[in-house]
Amino acid sequence: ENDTSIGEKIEYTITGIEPGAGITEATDNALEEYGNLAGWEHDKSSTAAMLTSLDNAIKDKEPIIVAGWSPHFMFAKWDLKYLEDPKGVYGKVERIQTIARKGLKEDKPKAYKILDRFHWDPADMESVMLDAQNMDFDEAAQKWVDTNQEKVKEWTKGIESVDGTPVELVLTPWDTERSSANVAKVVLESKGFDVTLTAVSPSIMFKAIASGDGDASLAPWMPATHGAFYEDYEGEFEDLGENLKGAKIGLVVPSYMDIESIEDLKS
Ligand code: PBE
Repeated sequence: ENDTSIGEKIEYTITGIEPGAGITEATDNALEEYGNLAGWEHDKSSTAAMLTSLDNAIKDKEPIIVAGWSPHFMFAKWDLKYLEDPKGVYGKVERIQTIARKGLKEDKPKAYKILDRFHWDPADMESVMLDAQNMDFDEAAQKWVDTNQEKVKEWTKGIESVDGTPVELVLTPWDTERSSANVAKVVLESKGFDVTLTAVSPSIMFKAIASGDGDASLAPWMPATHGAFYEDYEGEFEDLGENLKGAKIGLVVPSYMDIESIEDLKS
């Protein structure tokens, strides 16, 4: 019984998330890059299903390997660790960036300026994500804006109000991006903009900004998570730089598991 490998115990399966996520592509790459992981399966369903599987495994103290990322409440809720990734398939530190459609700066300079100034820390994003466990994202965002007026004022300084100018923000359907998009919406609306939020998969998000269907997005994770999508549309959108530093993606396991590195999955 003790000789059973972790692979055997979890039926050589990694519990992933949505097929269109950047981390899903990275995990497919990891299975290739780490040589003899070829026999492993990557279960792609949804973030909700992954979290349920993780919760169930931890309740039973069973082994499990999931596609995980931070900021995320999973690290506050459970005792987890990232597996080391010596080949760097998941990158090291990720940043979240803001991109805008070409022409936004000229068409809606005030909205552009607020979006360009928008930046915050993982702890800010986490506080919205945590509150949003018990209330809607728009309420959690409003609460963060109310309690962080100093930061918000830096973004809106010197900007006069407009009268209902529409702004189309495109996001991806994860809590990290629901948080940033809803905060941006509250801040822009405080200056009179009329903001619409549309959640799509990462590749559609880049496509929407490149084609001009959307005005801007605070959702790209770089350089590893969405690097391939970014390259596909490079030159067709404007990069406004990072809005958050210190994000991360990788393979995550409960701390009680006796494994430290993706390399260890080989045996
Ligand atoms: N995530 C959260 C997304 C981006 C934000 C890491 C799950 C992804 O993999 O595309």
